[in-house]
Amino acid sequence: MSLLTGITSPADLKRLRRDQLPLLARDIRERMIECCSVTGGHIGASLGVVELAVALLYEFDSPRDRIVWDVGHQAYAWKLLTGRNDTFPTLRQSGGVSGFLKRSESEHDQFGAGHAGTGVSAALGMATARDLKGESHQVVAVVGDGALTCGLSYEGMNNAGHSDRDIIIVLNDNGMSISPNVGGIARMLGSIVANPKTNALREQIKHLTFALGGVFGEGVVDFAKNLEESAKNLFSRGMLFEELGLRYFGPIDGHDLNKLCDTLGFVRGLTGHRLVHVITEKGKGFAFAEANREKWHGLAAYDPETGEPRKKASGPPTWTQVFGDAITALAAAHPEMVAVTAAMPSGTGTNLFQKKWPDRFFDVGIAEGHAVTFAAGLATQGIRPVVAIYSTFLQRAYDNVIHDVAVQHLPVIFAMDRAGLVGEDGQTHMGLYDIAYMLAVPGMTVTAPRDGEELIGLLKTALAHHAGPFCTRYPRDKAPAEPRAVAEIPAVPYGTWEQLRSGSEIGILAVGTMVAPALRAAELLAADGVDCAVVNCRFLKPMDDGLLEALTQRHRILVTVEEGTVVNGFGAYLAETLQTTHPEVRVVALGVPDRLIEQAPRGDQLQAFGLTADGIARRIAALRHEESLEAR
Ligand SMILES: Cc1ncc(C[n+]2csc(CCOP(=O)(O)OP(=O)(O)O)c2C)c(N)n1
Repeated sequence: MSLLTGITSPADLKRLRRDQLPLLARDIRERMIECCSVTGGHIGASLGVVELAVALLYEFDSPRDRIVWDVGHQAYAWKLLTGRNDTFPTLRQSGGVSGFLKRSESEHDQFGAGHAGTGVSAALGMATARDLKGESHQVVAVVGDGALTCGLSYEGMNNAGHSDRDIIIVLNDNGMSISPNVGGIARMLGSIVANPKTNALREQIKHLTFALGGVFGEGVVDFAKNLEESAKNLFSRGMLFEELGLRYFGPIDGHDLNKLCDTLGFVRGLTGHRLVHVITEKGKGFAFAEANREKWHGLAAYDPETGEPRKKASGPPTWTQVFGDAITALAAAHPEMVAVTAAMPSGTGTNLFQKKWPDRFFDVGIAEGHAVTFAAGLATQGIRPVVAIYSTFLQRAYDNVIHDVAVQHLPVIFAMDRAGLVGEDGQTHMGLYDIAYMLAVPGMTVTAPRDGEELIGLLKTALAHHAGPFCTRYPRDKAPAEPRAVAEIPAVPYGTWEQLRSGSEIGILAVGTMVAPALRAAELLAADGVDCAVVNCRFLKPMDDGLLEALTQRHRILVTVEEGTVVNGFGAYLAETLQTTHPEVRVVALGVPDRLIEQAPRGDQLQAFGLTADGIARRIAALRHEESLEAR
């Protein structure tokens, strides 16, 4: 029988002998590989921290001790050991176990996340609350080396570093973000790992300092401390962590349970601000995942025997592919164009650009704010940056978008992938707010293509637009059709809409992904004798004033449809625009309601909010009925 089956809480785990823990780790890996082969998920990231999750629960006392996992995508072993083994097959499904940590799901999930870099700040907040309340538990933040490319992690460490607050940071260093980790910090961590002897020496000098203090007193201690400092700087390149005020322990093998338990147990007994550097391997224990760490960081359902995806890719390319191919092709005619990503080369399709134009590609790490200001700097010098960031992650950089780009009218192009309902990643990853937040930026051109060709056309328009920033958004989905070659597609005339169908009653103003269902809805309504116009509002800002004026002459009701929050979305913007000039026109906004959206397949989410042809037709039929009752 599997050891895992007998574990329903950390108390069960603590009853195991130390020598049973490796067997438990094996059971956990088997369970994760089996379940994720059906549900998909962040299997590679989670396989790497099986021993770490076991050791943390073995050595600490969760939930009394607060263990915070940064991002939370890697915490599947944590879930299996904290009462969610039975429900684990529902991972990422509607109503099932979340793919991230969630406070409402378990008392062991101390802090919900999904975006990287929040771990240290949240843990410091908890440690401060503990001290304010006179409590005495431990607080541990588990952060990846990728998360150390986030500025937020340093804000937390800086704040914690020279306080006397008891807090432990466990650095899970696998050398990887989703892709290989980038930047100076990654290089520094690499050099520590490559040179364990210098660490041993440093520790020896540290112990000597203590010993000398006991025998010879203060003066010699000062001398020894200087010696320790010099050795540190000489042998370990300044030891950033110690400079920040953290006591550094490591590096230790994150797959050696004995070492992990010994070290965590020892560090637990100390006080102050401590960092344990743990070396792990992404994908550990599953050959396919070890062989291609980037691909297996997180992926869809697969066959565990062959590693092949269960669903073969067929049909049109994804929006991401269309975008990646388009910028790669456009760069040939635009030597001033570069691509910027914040740790998501494959997710955003900028890896395609990177292959062809390596010198014009910049992965800045999980640093969205920096990515945007970096792009602003490039733009001041006549370079045209295309900044590709998921809608949800660009939320991190809102001040940079306004303060560094918009205020200075810099022509930075923003490509917001995963805009709209994102499916199984759930609440933390929803791309529902970009329309609202971008519309509010003065001078920002806001666009959304209806298909792959229009995305390419809009990118051409963006490159020809020098007067200020320009953004476009597209979903986590396949594009509706394979586009023609980039060269054959014209730029979309700036600020124009496209009337796709005329009608005498209601005007439907559709945005991006909603254009196709709006057209089908109009057909369904026509079959019921309701005659609707349909307009593709590919420019949300500026609007097509001429066409809008014509629509207001013909229609008393304009229905907007957008895949984004209805709060301050395109519908709200249109209503505000018309309220003084055309108070007789009623604007009805269809979109995603003002609430957190749970994980489910994207198709189900679209259906749940009526953002399908049927749904739109039903809402418009009801609206018409309502209006006719009022007219009586
Ligand atoms: C703010 C933000 N940007 C981008 C991402 C996408 N993302 C998810 S996991 C990940 C890599 C995290 O690397 P690391 O912290 O080292 O954890 P690992 O996956 O290696 O365990 C990235 C970039 C994110 N979650 N949050």
